[in-house]
Amino acid sequence: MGTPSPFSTAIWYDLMQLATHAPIPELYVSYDSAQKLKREAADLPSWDLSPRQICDLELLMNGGFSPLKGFLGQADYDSVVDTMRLADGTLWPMPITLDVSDTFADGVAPGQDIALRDREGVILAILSVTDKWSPDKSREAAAVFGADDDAHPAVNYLHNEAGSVYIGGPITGIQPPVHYDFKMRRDTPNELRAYFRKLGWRRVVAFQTRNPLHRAHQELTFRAAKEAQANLLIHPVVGLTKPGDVDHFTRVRCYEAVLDKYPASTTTMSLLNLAMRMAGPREAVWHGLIRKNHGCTHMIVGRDHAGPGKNSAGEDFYGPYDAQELFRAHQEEIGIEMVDFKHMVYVQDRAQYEPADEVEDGATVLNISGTELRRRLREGLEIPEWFSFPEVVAQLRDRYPPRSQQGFTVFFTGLSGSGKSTVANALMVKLMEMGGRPVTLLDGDIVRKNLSSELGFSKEHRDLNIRRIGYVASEITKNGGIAICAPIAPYTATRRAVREEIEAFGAFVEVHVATSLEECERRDRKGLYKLAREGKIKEFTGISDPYETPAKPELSLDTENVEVDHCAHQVLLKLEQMGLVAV
Ligand code: PPS
Repeated sequence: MGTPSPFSTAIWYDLMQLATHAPIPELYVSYDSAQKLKREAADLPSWDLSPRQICDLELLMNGGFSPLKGFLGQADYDSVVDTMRLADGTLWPMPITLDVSDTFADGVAPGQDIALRDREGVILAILSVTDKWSPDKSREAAAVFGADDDAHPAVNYLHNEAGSVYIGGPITGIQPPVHYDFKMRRDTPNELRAYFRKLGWRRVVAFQTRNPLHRAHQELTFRAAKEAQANLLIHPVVGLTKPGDVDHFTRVRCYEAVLDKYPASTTTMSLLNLAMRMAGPREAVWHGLIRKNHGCTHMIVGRDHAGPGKNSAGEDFYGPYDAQELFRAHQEEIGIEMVDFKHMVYVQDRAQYEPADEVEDGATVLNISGTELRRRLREGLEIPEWFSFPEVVAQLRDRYPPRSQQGFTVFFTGLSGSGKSTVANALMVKLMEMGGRPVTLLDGDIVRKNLSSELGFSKEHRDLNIRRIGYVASEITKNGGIAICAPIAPYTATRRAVREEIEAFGAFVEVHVATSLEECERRDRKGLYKLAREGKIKEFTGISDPYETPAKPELSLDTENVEVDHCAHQVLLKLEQMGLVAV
């Protein structure tokens, strides 16, 4: 619970302003020391950071995660998971941990230094290892994200992406991660503090966002700033957001267009390289601490702040106002005041936006939901002026042309001998006959002859194989082509990872070729089932290795007693129904 403030509100504000304007401690060493450390680091074990870890490290080093001085050690981790506080009692709701593989963990021990590098091998920091442990991830999921359910993006990350060992210890910062995009829009906490100080902005309300802004957002942020008698900081997340979100390049171009709509010199925008966890209430408190570190005095918290969507039972993970409640309970300790998000609606008769609770009875209220907006973009339909700004709509249309002009991936999955390749080949020919987009077939057998020729059939190798296929398919999709994949792809989590990668660029159509094991074995076209039964082929899918049946494929094909041509046609009809082709 929040500690009651010993100060009157007025004094509290003055202290808050002093605190938000003074520089915040960073973890970087001087230029000369950094050069020396870089040379010495050549002999240290190196960890290549994942995209999420790079985001975390940047905010650790520049003070965005102050008071953290490094990746959490075990005592702090346990305490954060259980109580939302560091071991010394300081409020900190999110475990900021460095997860590594077993193999890497085996080679390091507490007392040792390790070099943290970006994807190109550039050294960013040294971690002095104090702790190494294997976390109970289910416990972490339940306590931090509210449920051990893979439908939650961060729980999925925890179980299916993160390494199994955590390494903790203080960080010595050498250099920030390099960004080549929107350099002028990126600020460290101290740069923002200095900017506010220079402009005399004593009260600043932050707006956290991971979505494009439309007129309703502009209205609500403007009102929030007026209400708080504060200047406004649009503070969008450009690190990692929810899978499926609009990419940050498009969003930043949209934000720049909206920025012009505010009265001059009231509002600024800065990009935050945060890796969100979509942890709802805990995330809201975390966002508050981060905004405090960036020199803000207020933050807008809305309905379902940082919500992860539905759980695997189809229900919301958190109540719509849980985030506001938790924030309110801790707001004095966070040191930043919450401004409730007003749900703004467009009142047609008055041709303006108004808070939903102030609208007169009987007035005609218009709204376009996120789903409806995506549908209109997909189908090239009108997006009215009252809903968004023409410049924003133009950016979105540019990024999301109608589906019939976008790339997409058809991903067949099923047992060996189920008929994946045969149907995939027939589909390829039909799509080529229709023309319009280049078509590439990534068949299981063919991929294994070239792209994955060195791989076997262990879980690790199968995953690598599917991820390679996914990577190539995502590039094809991104560039407007059609990728048809036809591997066994036996694991749900890997198929999901590929889906997320591809859906960033276009549709992912999962087709389960649902031929039963009995039928595949009866056909046994390549004689592999016989060999597998005799134990001459190990780890054979369906016989001595698992196949996890897709729970919700876009299409399930029954191939028994059905012509190949008909199966391929069923896929085409599905593609037409999804607006991807015109049959
Ligand atoms: S996976 O699991 O997705 O990586 O498999 P995939 O790349 O599709 O490769 C499947 C083809 O390899 C042959 N083969 C095996 N399949 C399954 N298990 C074992 N142990 C195995 N060994 C060889 C088999 O011919 C598969 O081809 P398809 O076209 O599926 O019949």
